[in-house]
Amino acid sequence: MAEIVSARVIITCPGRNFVTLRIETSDGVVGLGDATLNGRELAVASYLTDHVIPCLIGRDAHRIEDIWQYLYRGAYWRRGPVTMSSIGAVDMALWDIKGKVAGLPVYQLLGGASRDGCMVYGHANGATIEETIEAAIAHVEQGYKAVRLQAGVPGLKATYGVAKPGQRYEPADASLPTESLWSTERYMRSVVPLFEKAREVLGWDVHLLHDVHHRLTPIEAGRLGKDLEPFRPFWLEDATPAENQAAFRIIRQHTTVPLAVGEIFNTVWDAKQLIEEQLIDYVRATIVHAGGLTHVRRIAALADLYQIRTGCHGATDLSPVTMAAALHFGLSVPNFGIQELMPHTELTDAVFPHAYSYKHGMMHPGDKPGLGVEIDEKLAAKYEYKRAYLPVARLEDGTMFNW
Ligand code: KDG
Ligand code: MG
Repeated sequence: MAEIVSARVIITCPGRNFVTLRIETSDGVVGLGDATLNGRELAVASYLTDHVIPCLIGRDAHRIEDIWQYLYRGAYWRRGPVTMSSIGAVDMALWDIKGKVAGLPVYQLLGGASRDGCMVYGHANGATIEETIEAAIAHVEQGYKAVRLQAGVPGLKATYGVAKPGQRYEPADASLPTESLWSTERYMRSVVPLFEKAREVLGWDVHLLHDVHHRLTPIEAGRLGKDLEPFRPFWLEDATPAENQAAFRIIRQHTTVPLAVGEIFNTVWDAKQLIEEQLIDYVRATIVHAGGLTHVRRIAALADLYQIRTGCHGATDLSPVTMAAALHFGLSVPNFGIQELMPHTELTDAVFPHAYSYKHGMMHPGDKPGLGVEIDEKLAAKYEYKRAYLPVARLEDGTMFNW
């Protein structure tokens, strides 16, 4: 028995907000879990502090599955991003503790390495096609085998996924949501020339990805997929909102472009029909937002039955603790596909020293016992929480539009 004697939430903002759960056992072993939910951080912090932590004290930290079931089945109010991020944080912290007690990196507890490393994709973005291609070339020069391409849409002032001039890309960019304009027609016209140019300049030995950010209808997504087929994208991500999983049937009827979805999924129920009907090729559920390693492994196991591979979300609003957990998962899971990598700032890396590393387009979680991430609490305390939101989008006539 490794009794949980204390647990607390640490909130820090080294350039952006992160919420971290720290659990300690009677033997003085500490486990960390990421609980960051972009733009809704304090809701998860309160859920943990006010409702979950009191139930953890006195429990055996080694009973990961039982604690997961207790928090999921026992809550009455199942699922949802706040609940599942809280459960995800507890789950990560408990795997971290188990690894430290065993003296093994978490991927060894998950069955050991199934591969030498996890292929990652980087983000190449720019205001114009030329700028995006330049960024993609820089990624290829750094050894990336896969690059996501996003370019500004001509005629729209700002495009989500594209950094502001001279700034590092950070999606949550204001203390109240900024409003951006969206035009499907202008966007649809801009993507094919981007991929055409990319293949012309970069050739065919690099995987190219694209994120639609849920902005198309299924039939529009089908058309975009068909138009992109000659350029052989690795995937088209979040082509349409996925609350209605059956909508992906329409996309599938029109294109063979591989489809990825799931960064906002919380449980296997969000993906059940998509997986069972083989409507997607990559499932992007995140370790933090989908209930931790325990649950994302379950999603991957179902996906594996249908030849669907993983492609975990890895944006900068997930802390290094989630990145580490995703790499332990990715190294061990049989149906790994790819892992997203948006490198954190140096300051974030200083607050969260970690064992994972990048080399030649691949990442490895490292061999430190547990997840291999620490938190420098002194440094973290210097950066207070700052409310920050993602932008919202409206159509050119003022209609509120999809994320
Ligand atoms: O919190 C939202 C961001 O993580 C998200 O917009 C980034 O779409 C994204 C991606 O694929 O990384
Ligand atoms: Mg995305």
